[in-house]
Amino acid sequence: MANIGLLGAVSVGKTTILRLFVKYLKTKKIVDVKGGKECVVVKTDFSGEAVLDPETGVKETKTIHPNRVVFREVDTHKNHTLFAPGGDRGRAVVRMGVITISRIAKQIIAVFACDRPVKDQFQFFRDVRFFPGQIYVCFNKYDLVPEGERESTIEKMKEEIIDFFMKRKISIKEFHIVCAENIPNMEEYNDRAAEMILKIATEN
Ligand SMILES: Nc1nc2c(ncn2[C@@H]2O[C@H](COP(=O)(O)OP(=O)(O)O)[C@@H](O)[C@H]2O)c(=O)[nH]1
Ligand SMILES: [Mg+2]
Repeated sequence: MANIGLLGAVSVGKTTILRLFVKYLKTKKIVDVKGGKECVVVKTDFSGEAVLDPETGVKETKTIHPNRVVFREVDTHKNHTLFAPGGDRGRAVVRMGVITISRIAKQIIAVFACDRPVKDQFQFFRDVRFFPGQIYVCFNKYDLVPEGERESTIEKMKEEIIDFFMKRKISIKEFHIVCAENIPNMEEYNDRAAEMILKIATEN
């Protein structure tokens, strides 16, 4: 049974990754990804998601309490829990969620958005005290990197991230490059987001 926490700065896509994964489970698309197998949703809780601007109709939401998804592997009957707290360090209640999840989760996925400098995204992690010795790193929003710059952008980000966590005696077990949003021609990277979570859940 895995307890996976997705941690990262505001708007890197933690909630979207969770929702995408739930969609893969519900549509059984999860069977067809690499390493795929049938899994069912046991429980989802996205009630901690506050809609920021209901009046303008802008679908922007912000995670106040940690979102949570429980799913089960059909063949082994193993349950796994995914947590995605908010990334807004300024709010005490959000910070509490981050602290709680960082202590509960045995597997941590540090989520970074590819369209913003990683340096700006490190501050979130400086505040997290409890980390396992090894973590997973996920690069999301890969679609937002111009096509000719994709490989070089990722390589540079990897170096900075390895360096940042090494100073905290944390090593990176795996890097995953994903796209959590429904974008034309990025289906492969949607699959990779689902593969990432399934792999981490089933190997732990
Ligand atoms: N283009 C693009 N947008 C994304 C991707 N993942 C998330 N988003 C968008 O980024 C915004 C923030 O995502 P959200 O999941 O709320 O981030 P969180 O604060 O980390 O939970 C939303 O408007 C998402 O639709 C992605 O892979 N590509
Ligand atoms: Mg969120």
